Amino acid sequence: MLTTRQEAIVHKALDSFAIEIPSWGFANTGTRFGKFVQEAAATNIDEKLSDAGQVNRFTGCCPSVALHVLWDFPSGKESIAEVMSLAARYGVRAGAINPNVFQDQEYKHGSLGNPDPLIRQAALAHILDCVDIARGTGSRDVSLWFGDGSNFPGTANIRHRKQWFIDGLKETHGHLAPDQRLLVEYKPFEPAFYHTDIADWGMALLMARAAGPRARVLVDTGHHYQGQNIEQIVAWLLSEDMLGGFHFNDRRYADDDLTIGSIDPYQVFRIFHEIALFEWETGRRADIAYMIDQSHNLKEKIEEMIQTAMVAQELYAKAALVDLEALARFQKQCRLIDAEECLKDAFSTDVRPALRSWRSARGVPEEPLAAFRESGYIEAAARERGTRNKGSAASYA
Ligand code: RM4
Ligand code: MN
Ligand code: MN
Repeated sequence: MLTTRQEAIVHKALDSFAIEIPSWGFANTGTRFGKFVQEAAATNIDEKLSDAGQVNRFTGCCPSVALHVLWDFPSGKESIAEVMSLAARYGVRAGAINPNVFQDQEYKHGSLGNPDPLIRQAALAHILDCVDIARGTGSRDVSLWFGDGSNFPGTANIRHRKQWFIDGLKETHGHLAPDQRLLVEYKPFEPAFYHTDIADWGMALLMARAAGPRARVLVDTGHHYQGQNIEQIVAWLLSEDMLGGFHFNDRRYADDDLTIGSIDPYQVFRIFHEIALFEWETGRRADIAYMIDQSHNLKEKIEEMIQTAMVAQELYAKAALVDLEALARFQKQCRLIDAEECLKDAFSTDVRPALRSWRSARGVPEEPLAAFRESGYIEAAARERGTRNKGSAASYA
């Protein structure tokens, strides 16, 4: 049983916690081996925002949606007004804007790191357009992920590519409005398998620093080597004032994009704990964009996103329950077991009753998943979208 004090701590934590969901989590996607089509999946930006609106309506903690420019703004800047009015209709707002310089044929050998200056220019022009789009949608963050890299030793000049990236990021930063930020994401593998141009947090940090004062690092939890200590990276970035945001997802092997907390909930808790500790010690709120980067081809998409939001809230609430004063004392006195137990006590606390009471106090259903299922939204979406989705089945063979 939670004490009244613990319940109040959880409520306060949840009041300050929102998590952004990705538009690409609502469309039919697959693996490189094939695609299993869901009849109710979203087929355009209207339906993606409508689905995202459902997640926010039933959880009350997902007010914004990350958007991918090529997928969600079919006419580029001309689409801004339509996206804005759809978002308003469905009760959400545009979140981080994601350029796409990894999909078009010209990017076969890279974008900002391409040896061909014309292709580097084309990539930069698209990214600058995205900064304008972000300004148009009132989005603070432009979120950059690059597929750039090489597949075989000796095939690319790593230092030249690094410099081309720095040049491109500096120009992009120069284009930002004063209240906008640039988030630099790293990933050590895929689609390039020998080297990627921004492979880890150290490289992303150097790139962000070189870009300018409003660039920060984006940590995608799936983009690390096995066994890497992600919460230490978080603590270091916090101490350098360079942590801009997260793409949360769980992984068992590589960039698996599994539901947050499904494989290792303690990992997510430890990340939230480092943030809570930083905020408690410094007395200031860490300015972090919490985002989900998951896309599922087997679980029902809206239900999965609701499940995701609930797990994120639960782990965030548990981290808020760590007795930080006691922990600081135990750390100082090197009372190892006491310090460790302090974390584990909070992690093992069942916060679900406090989540339910928070929901009813905030006017959202106590059981978001069950309430969403009862609404009949999925069945209606399947009827309406079914035929269009059937046509999208693809084989990669
Ligand atoms: C990447 C990375 C990016 C996401 C793309 C689609 O692996 O996580 O954040 O935008 O996938
Ligand atoms: Mn990501
Ligand atoms: Mn990824």
